[in-house]
Amino acid sequence: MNQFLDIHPDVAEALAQNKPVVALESTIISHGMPWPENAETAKLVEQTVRESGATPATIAIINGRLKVGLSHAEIDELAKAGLSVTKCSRRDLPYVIANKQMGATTVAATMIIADMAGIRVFATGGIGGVHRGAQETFDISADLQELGKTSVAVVCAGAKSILDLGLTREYLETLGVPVLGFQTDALPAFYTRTSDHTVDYRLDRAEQIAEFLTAKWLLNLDGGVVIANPIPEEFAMDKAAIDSAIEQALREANEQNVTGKESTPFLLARVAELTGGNSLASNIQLVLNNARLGAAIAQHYCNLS
Ligand code: PSU
Ligand code: MN
Repeated sequence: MNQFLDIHPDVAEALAQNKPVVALESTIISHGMPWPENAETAKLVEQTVRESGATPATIAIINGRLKVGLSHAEIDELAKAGLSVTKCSRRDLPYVIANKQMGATTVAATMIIADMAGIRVFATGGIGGVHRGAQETFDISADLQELGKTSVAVVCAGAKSILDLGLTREYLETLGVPVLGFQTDALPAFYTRTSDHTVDYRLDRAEQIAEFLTAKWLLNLDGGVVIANPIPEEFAMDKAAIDSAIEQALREANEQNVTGKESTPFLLARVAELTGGNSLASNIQLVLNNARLGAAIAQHYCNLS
């Protein structure tokens, strides 16, 4: 066991008994949603995982410890601190740990810590990807490299079209990361159920996804899997409205020279502001939907192993 890792007793017990566990990230709490909806959602997602028959493990760094499973007080602390918490991807972990700080983990860092704990299924909202204009800026999320090497399956609602979805697909293909569509042939675009892009394989049942994961990892084909789960129809947004908000947010980011790790949080916050409460409500619902699917996949995966 890694010396920096603290596994919550509920999570440790579930893992010891080969019971399903679903990892959850914390950058979505600090940088992805506003207070107080971020704290409420984080707790509701945990409750949804429990009601769906699995143990939730929200991952973050508290006083330099890699926490797998948080208390409600710890969730509130992260949620209130918001953008002042260090957003941690792979490169940021050593600094935050060595300085005993608090850190919010991105998809990449959450995968690393879940893998250390032996958790194979992780549910979130959206993954990072290749940004529009990356041909010039080289802005490609470290989430993609992590998916290329760390063996954790990420259930998401696709990726927001703040990204270049076509280039993101190409990059994942190069890295050997499968993109599975749950009950869909089209790659979902977060707020909308479809995009102009396809998934690699459509699987209609959670059990089939668990069989896919089992085969991949028994073959020692290390690395992650993207499981794309479209937002439920009733919460999907109007494509034209979301597209125009995204275009405006991208323009502003350009004008204000927003780069590096600030880029994604800036775009997320601007899109949320420009679309009002609507997009936040959709965002919350798609995360809950992913939590339910993650729990179902984790259950089947445990049964197979
Ligand atoms: N996309 C979203 N919501 C999020 C994120 C991305 O729709 O909260 C967060 C995730 O934590 C993801 C991170 O891992 O942003 C990617 O940041 P970057 O592009 O800087 O790698
Ligand atoms: Mn980036």
